[in-house]
Amino acid sequence: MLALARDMTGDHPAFPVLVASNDPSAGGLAKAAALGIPTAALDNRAYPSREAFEADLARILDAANPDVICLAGFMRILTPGFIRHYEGRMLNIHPSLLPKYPGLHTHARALAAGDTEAGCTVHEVTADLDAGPILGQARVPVLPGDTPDTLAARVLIQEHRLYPAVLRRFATNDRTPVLLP
Ligand code: NHR
Repeated sequence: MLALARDMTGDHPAFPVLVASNDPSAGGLAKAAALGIPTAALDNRAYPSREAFEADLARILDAANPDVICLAGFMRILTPGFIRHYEGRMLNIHPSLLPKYPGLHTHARALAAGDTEAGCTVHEVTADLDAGPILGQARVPVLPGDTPDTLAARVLIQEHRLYPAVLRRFATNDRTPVLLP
């Protein structure tokens, strides 16, 4: 999130209108506020259902009138109704080389499979979990002695390069995938 926010200066085709989190204690909220970006927190645990949470989330998002929504570490599966409302303008970054390892625990699964490379993928969010059109990928080597944590740290560095590069392109309506080594 911060990598995206910090990139949106100067000649960037987009600007941040809102940073929102389902966790009121998320550190990113204060960091975004320090950059002068409006923030919102709505605690999903305070809602009786996914649908009730999403209804409030959609109200908050729509009030900010975004052209593009970027998920970053957002861990709540979104229902098809919510997705439809934002279809074609919601992105996510996922810590694997999709279509490999959708869902959770991606680094542990890559290591267990004996993969020699790993990475991250930016994709359009569709109702199918981590299966929307791919907008960019970055690759890293898996090194001897890697643990899920050391691999995650190496991939995270690439996440912070890839997502801003994809958003720059997407914000000009260009969906050609960004491929980083
Ligand atoms: N929602 C839809 N409909 N489609 C996608 O592609 C989505 C999505 C919501 C989040 C991010 C994804 C990731 O990159 C994302 C993509 C959470 C889960 C999950 O199982 C899976 C994938 C992603 C995020 N969430 C559990 C749930 O019941 C909770 C897990 C937890 O809290 O640890 O929501 O990783």
